[in-house]
Amino acid sequence: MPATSTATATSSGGVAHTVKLFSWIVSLDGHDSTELRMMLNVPAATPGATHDASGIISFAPQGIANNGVALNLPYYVVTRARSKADARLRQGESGDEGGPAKQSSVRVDNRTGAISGSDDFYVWGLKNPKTGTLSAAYEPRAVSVQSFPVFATDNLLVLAVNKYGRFSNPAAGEYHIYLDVNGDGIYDFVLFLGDVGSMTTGVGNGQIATFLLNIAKGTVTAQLPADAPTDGSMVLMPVLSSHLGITAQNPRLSYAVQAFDDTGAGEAVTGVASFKDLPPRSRIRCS
Ligand SMILES: [Ca+2]
Ligand SMILES: [Ca+2]
Repeated sequence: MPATSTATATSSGGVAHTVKLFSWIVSLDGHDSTELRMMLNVPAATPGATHDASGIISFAPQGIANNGVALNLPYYVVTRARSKADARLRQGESGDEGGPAKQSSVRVDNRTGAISGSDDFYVWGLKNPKTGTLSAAYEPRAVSVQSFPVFATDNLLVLAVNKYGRFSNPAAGEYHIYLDVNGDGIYDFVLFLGDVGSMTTGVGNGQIATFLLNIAKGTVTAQLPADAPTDGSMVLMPVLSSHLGITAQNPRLSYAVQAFDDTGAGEAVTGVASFKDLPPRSRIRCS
């Protein structure tokens, strides 16, 4: 005589979700096994960023099945809805007499994204060949700069480092950006990413921020929290232009980058890039 149970699903926590069981009666003979299929549905608009959902699948015995002992199976899922923004450059037509292009445009879309996303534009400066010299999670693919005004006389410069792989937490690696702000070919500052705990108390806490070393003075000043989502491949390193001596009269800087992974392996990114601080920034939201 088969042991028969009635299956039910009960959500117990996390974001709103539904569970569909493809059968609600489960019967097993001796030495038998079976499979109960379920569909867990978490609407993309519900979780937004990373959130979890959990519950219990209960098997209530019918009659004396399984000696009257009920079974409970927990389920747990961590969801992460994301956008999938794409961008394509459309080169403009050439000017008269074969001169430089009149204008170009960028077409952005988010056709396959589950939630809204943003395209954030930077001035591309450095491209780094993939050599495996350090872990892919920390090996830069490209480095670029964005600028936008935060005060009437000051801009926020954001140096973006895009990597070949994804890290769990960027605080385990290091990026050193050498900056020449007066055009003499000699670096004046090093903007670097540091673990806030390690820099302030000597004990790492996994939170990252930017710090600025004045090479001539040998001083280090804290800048701002760095933006680097977990399991991401981007690190955004902010610094105030006034702290670099960048002004409307002195808007140019050049930079080079060194990167290190969580084992201490590192490399110098190929080349030196230049940037002219011309706000405002450009940002396009797509959904
Ligand atoms: Ca490389
Ligand atoms: Ca210099």
